Amino acid sequence: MLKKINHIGIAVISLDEALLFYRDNLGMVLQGIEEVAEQKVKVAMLQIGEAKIELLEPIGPDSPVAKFLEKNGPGIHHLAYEVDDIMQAIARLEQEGARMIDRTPRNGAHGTQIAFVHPKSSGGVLTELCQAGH
Ligand code: CMX
Repeated sequence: MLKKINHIGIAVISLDEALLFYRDNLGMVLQGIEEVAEQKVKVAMLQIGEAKIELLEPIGPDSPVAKFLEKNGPGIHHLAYEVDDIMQAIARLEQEGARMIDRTPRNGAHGTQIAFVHPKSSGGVLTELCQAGH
């Protein structure tokens, strides 16, 4: 069902500040910066091999990422697995008894379709299914 790790989401207070480390110190290639307004985040994608690092900066105090930062401080926010067919992957997980936050996909960054598994079903790790955009 899962093809590979698509990206690791990291919550940051400021993209500009975080890029000093990921792009400038580590030398990762910045693919682009995009606002996912629906989810109140600004996202920077950096390529690393086949996977990506996704830096997440909250847009406004009511962003879920702002709440995460308040509670935990900056750090790893979620792990995203790539799937070919997100509807099939959601159905399979539900059949297996996992609890989904999203039973229908929503729009992610760069034209992807995404769905989150509830952290209660994944040992506290926020887990995302991600289908590439066409
Ligand atoms: N890690 C672990 N647990 C988390 C978590 C995280 N990053 N984020 C939320 N949770 C927990 C909450 O504490 C809560 O636990 P309890 O039920 O025990 O209180 C539970 O998950 C549900 O969280 P919630 O905020 O109450 O539920 P919502 O349905 O309102 O939102 C979620 C859930 C994960 C979608 C939201 O918190 C979030 O993080 N949204 C932003 C997602 C994001 O990163 N979007 C950018 C996507 C770009 C892309 O990847 O393409």
